[in-house]
Amino acid sequence: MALVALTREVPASINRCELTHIRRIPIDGGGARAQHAAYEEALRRLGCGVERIDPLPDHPDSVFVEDAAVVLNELAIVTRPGAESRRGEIESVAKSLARHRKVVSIVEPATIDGGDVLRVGNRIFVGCSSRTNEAAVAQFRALVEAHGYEVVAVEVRGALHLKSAVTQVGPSQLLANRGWIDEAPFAGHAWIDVDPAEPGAANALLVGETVLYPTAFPRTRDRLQNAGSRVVPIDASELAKAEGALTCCSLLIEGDG
Ligand code: CIR
Repeated sequence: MALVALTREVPASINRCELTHIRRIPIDGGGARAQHAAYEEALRRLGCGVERIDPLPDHPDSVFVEDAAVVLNELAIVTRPGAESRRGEIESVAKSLARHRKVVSIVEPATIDGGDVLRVGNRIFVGCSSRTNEAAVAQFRALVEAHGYEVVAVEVRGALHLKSAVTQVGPSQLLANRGWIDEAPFAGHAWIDVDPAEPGAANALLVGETVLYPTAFPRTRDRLQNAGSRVVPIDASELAKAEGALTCCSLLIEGDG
């Protein structure tokens, strides 16, 4: 299936990014840009057409395009990010998405980051986190249920986003740090648990049948490979200093390009 990946370049202001669970250490802008380019190249090798959204040099978190929208086959939902500093990112994302999908928007008082939204088949798990509130769950449900999706709220504790704690790595396989979520809503799925020494290791980007996975978590990578995953390692250490992971840096659009 043709895939388009929307990305955005690493902004010059990245050292002013939002941080919630980690302390600030300097990010090497050149290194971050090189890692981001390698990430885009890995997506191209997997058959994605990479389209860059207009740069936003003064928006420190604008490389993390995942948070600005959720793309489904039928429509795209533009978010209202939980951090006020990130609200200026959505207009340009909506403009790029409009070339591919009908676009609808989440509105006040709801706040939601795309990093809190995990679709598995026709079930969409929405994390209730410091960025995403219950009003957003209700609005999101109203926008997508006519298209056959079931929206399930999940409590997130101790992680920035739902997808910091759980991501999909196979047809029904979830990679997770189950200590950071209420696991009850996921009953019936098969778990691969992160290695206890690597609590932040649950964010993997599934592209087709391949898993893009950070080099920072070798023990959990062994677990993925032992479970049969085809893994492509990606060094994202500079972007991790901005509390960003691999899913955050793209919006994947299926059936396009
Ligand atoms: C933020 O706090 O919003 C950014 N520094 C990191 C966003 C990472 N996005 C994601 O996990 N989806």
